[in-house]
Amino acid sequence: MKIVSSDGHLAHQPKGELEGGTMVPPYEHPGRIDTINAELDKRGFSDRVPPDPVDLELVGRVHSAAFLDFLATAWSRWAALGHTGDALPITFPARRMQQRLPEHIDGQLAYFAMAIDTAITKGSWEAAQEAAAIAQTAQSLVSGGERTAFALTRPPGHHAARDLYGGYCFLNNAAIAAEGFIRAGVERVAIVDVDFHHGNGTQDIFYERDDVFFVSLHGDPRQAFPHFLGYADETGANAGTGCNLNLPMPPGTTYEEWGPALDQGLDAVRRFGAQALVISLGVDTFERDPISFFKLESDHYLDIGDKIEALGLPTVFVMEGGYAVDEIGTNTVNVLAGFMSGIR
Ligand code: Q9C
Ligand code: ZN
Repeated sequence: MKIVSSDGHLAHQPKGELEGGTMVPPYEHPGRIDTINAELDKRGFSDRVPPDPVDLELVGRVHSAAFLDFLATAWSRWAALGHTGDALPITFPARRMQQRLPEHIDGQLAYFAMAIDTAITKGSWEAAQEAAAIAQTAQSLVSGGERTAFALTRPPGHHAARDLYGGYCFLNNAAIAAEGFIRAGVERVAIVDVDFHHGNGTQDIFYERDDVFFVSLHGDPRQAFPHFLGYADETGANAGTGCNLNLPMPPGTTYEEWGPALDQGLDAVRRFGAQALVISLGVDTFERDPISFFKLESDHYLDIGDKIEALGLPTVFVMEGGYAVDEIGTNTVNVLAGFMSGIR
């Protein structure tokens, strides 16, 4: 299995994250990638590939031009005001307020953010583009005949919508991989999002399309971030009607319930007739994840990989969340190893 990775993510190291009314060290940090890399090395996943340069034409099929322009200029416009901290929004365009793009950077941060957990730093845009490049390179390898590839992306992507960032995400790496398959001529692509959180950005990007089927297994939005999308009755719209499947689950969910939900999602992918598969691979479903409430155990990730392989599809794994840093390597590589164990 090809592993696409680089050090480009190091450019994104926010100083802190607001939690419980104080700034704490960010949950989403480079140490996550270090642990995954160490485990990949330890278990013989040594076929490393560096990313191709970012393909902004492809990124522009997923995100709006105004949003990309904002991301490219946000830090310099923030720093020009003399601020020394990372860029964060203060307000939001809430109900009954104008949804017009303001000119001031404070207004633009508010317009494009869906959460204040995602600080923009000097290097955030560079790191986000590198992650997109990693996802696109993995897709390109699979389009070129590889059965599978792992995109070791950071920052993650599945909360980023066409014109929204947040949830630690800037560019939607999984959506970029899926769009890469479509651009390469694949007619039907499925994205299965196994991160603990609902993939609101991915759902939003493909919600009205019938060429990309989206399945997400996640904490019920009544209890879990991002709180405002991910209900079971969101099934797609217009041409995309029936092409979105949300499987929300309550606090304390174990593999006894989660495993059958994955089977249900994978069955829907089979019925859709997908020809290529993108997995939004978050391992924040783990029992000791510090910000999540599912109870999966390390061995379960082997079974998840095995079930995914049984679809028999060309598959790109794209890294998303996972914040139990001591075990993120074991759990992530278990999914990959479970997948590889099924290939004869
Ligand atoms: N203090 C991903 O897993 N913040 N994003 C939760 C924690 C948002 C997670 C509050 C979590 C976003 C890719
Ligand atoms: Zn997550």
